[in-house]
Amino acid sequence: MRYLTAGESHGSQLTAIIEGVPAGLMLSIEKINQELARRQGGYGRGGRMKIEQDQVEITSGVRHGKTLGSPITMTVKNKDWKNWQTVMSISPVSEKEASLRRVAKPRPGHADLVGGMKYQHRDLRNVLERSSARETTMRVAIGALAKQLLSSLAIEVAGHVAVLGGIKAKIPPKLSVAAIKEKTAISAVNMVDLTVEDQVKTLIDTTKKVGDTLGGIVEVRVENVPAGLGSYVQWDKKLDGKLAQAMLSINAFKGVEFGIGFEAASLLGSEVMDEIIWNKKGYQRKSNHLGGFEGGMTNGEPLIIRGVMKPIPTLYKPLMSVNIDTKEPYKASVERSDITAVPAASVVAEHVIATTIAMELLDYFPADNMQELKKAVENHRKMIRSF
Ligand code: EPS
Repeated sequence: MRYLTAGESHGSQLTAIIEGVPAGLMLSIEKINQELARRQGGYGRGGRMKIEQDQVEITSGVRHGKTLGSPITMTVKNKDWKNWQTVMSISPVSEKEASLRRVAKPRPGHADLVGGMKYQHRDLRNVLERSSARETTMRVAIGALAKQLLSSLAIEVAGHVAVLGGIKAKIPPKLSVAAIKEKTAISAVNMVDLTVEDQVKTLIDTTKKVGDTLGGIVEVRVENVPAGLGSYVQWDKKLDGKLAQAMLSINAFKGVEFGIGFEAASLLGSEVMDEIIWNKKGYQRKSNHLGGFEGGMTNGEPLIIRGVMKPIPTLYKPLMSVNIDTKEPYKASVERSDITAVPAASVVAEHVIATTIAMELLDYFPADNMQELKKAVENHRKMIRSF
């Protein structure tokens, strides 16, 4: 399975083409739309989310509710486009019109300046339109399809916010995917610890008042992934490496860890490794400090993957930068931004992880139809259990 996304933040629409999905997967558009709505939510979002109500349209690869095995095209319309038709016009416009909403003042921490230098765009809007996190809409749409494929193999995925603006959610050590879904469904900030919710909301409110933004840490858990996905035999076959890349491909993400992650640096080896036991279900681990990975392979324990998101760089509070026309210093300022998008990013993370696992499964068990895939996964599970 492979995919591409396309689309500008204020262009007419976002598009994804996904190839390699086996035929015969029952695909619920309603479920995709529910995930898109989850991504749009979260306390601390800005004005744009009041305009958009993301709804997917599928224009190929699906018939009568089932995948055909042919490329699947998904689109989501940008409602805001009606306000940007001249600025984002595909056809040439007058010089005066072309200068409307021109961006000449790069925001520190954004792709603006380097993107401009690299692609030789004197209007930095040409950079920000594609580097915008609006693109994550399609990653969620693709991931929502991937989650339906994984679900049919009894593999479940959920994401939540572990830390927002320095406030940590208390996370039970054996937090299940079902518990994450249940708890976050009633949380305005996608946290499993409802006791800190008010504190987080107050922090978002006070941060908004001073024109600043907040980052955080998101966590994704995946249950029932068969042991043995990924491999130790070559650097680019390690699945934890692929998942790290997927996590870091989300806008504003700066780091990844598995299980206890960076905490392992200050513990002894005997405190970190997960002891092996055997029972009727096969091999198990007494703990899951390593987050379900050994030697770049899944070991059958739940996957625990965390990613850190920097605070959004579009700030109301001025930071120093340089005007690319005059080369004069100036104080950056903007009209519209999110205060935090960490709750949304936890939904995005859940979906990019689901997509990467689905891609890995389809690499490992190549299949043209769902029956073939289910059988191959079932056989693999039997083989692992009887080792
Ligand atoms: C974004 C800036 C804001 C966010 C946007 C990402 O958009 P605008 O510039 O239109 O106010 O709302 O996020 C989305 C549109 C979205 O769907 O998540 C940015 O610069 O990255």
